[in-house]
Amino acid sequence: MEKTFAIIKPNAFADGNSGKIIDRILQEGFRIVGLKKLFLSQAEAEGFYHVHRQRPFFGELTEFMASGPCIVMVLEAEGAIQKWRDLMGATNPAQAAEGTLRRQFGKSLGENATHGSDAPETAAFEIGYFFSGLELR
Ligand code: FUP
Repeated sequence: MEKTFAIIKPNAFADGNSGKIIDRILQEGFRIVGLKKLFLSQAEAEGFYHVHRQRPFFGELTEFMASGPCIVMVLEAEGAIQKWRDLMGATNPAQAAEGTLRRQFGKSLGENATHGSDAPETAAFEIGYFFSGLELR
């Protein structure tokens, strides 16, 4: 079994779509190993997205992530990393396939409703950024 890290981003949380997204996660067969609601500070958002710190959209991205509450989760399934990215769809909701979460709940490239780790190393970093081992049993 593989674990991945997921966020219900501030736009989806503010729109009242957290329940629908969690329902879909369970329907698709993930086990929710960890889950909590957070309101990230600017510094916490910058630490999480540090790999993007040189990119032109870094300020906008981190300000959005610190603009309201979000839900962070650890999801477990066979091939969880790819399975969750498939369920989210393309980064830009306008290009995401019908039936994906970003297509259904995303507003724009930045406010794209959900986040998911893109590789085992990033999943390990992202899970550890938000959860202690004791919270993941
Ligand atoms: P993803 O792995 O699908 O989350 O996408 P990326 O790692 O490429 O991008 C990280 C986040 O930055 C995405 F949620 C969307 C956002 N982003 C922008 O806001 N503007 C851009 O031009 C590219 C990405």
